[in-house]
Amino acid sequence: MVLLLHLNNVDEEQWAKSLGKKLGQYLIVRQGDNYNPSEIKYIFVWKPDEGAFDGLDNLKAILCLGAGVDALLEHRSLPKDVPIVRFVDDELAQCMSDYVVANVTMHHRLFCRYQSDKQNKTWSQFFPPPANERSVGIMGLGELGKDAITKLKPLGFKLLGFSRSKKQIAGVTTFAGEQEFDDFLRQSEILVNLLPLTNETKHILNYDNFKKLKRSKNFTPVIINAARGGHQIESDIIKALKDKTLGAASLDVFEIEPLPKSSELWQLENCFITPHIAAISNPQTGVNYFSKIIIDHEQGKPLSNLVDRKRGY
Ligand code: NDP
Ligand code: OXD
Repeated sequence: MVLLLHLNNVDEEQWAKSLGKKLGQYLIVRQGDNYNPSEIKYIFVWKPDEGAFDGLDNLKAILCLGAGVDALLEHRSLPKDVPIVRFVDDELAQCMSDYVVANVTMHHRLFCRYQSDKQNKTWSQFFPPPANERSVGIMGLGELGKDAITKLKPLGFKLLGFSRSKKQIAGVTTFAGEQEFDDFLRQSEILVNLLPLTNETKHILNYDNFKKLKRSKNFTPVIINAARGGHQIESDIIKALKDKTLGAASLDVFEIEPLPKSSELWQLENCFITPHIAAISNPQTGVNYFSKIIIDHEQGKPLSNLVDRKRGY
């Protein structure tokens, strides 16, 4: 069995060393090595180049370093009938939930307002309500959305969830499909996006949808996007942050990454920017995960966490 590593923008050499320790019985090659493409059985990819899959005619599986596969599915020469396994990991989920909890709590406690009061040396006591009076809508109830709910629940927030198929989650009001989307938005004050990027979810974070969010005298709706830049229309976010359709936004992902220096988002006080760091695939847990997938599959077990190409996630 030969495993090919084709990892860009991460330390491929380190992954090769660590995988080598776990998969000693198998041959591991890297991009640039001299190998026979038709002997490659598994390819482990991140941001694959145009020719990444050339000549790989005997692949058993494509292993994707990330949880999101939108870019991979767009690859022009992605082999058609080869199963794709994506990354599902407790630590990845924990990191994403850390990001979500930090941002939800920050907005709930009106840090933006008090930061601006500080600039003006203003002492203005407004007491944020308890968390059980604040509604948080989570878009995407998959691996990451479910974990975020588990971590937000003990904090007391009113939780709402939106997915494609209907879910039953204790203590969460759930909505499914396009027909229930507006009801979900109308009840959400803080909107958290943890959807995969697909044809259906592209540009879901747009001005029309921002206008539907729940607003009150003391709270202007907030969005938190930790999924993909393709979910958002940045010109709409800028407009909404300026005209107070949105009180604030926390963005970890952008239409173009790195976010261009010319973007107005950098200038807006009520826009919190992080450089796509909400949750990163951890090499330790990743090596355990992907080596187990390969060993199990070589022993005849089925692949897990497969991507459904038709759904796009
Ligand atoms: P999952 O595939 O486990 O979950 C996806 C969820 O979205 C499911 O609940 C699914 O519904 C729902 N969904 C999909 N399409 C629609 C739709 N059209 N309408 C409503 N709901 C929909 O994904 P993960 O939770 O593992 O990851 C989510 C995304 O997070 C990734 O795709 C990636 O883009 C992003 N990510 C970002 C990171 C970062 O650092 N910023 C790090 C890791 C991931 P159903 O349950 O019915 O199928
Ligand atoms: C992912 C990411 O999809 O890091 O895993 O964005």
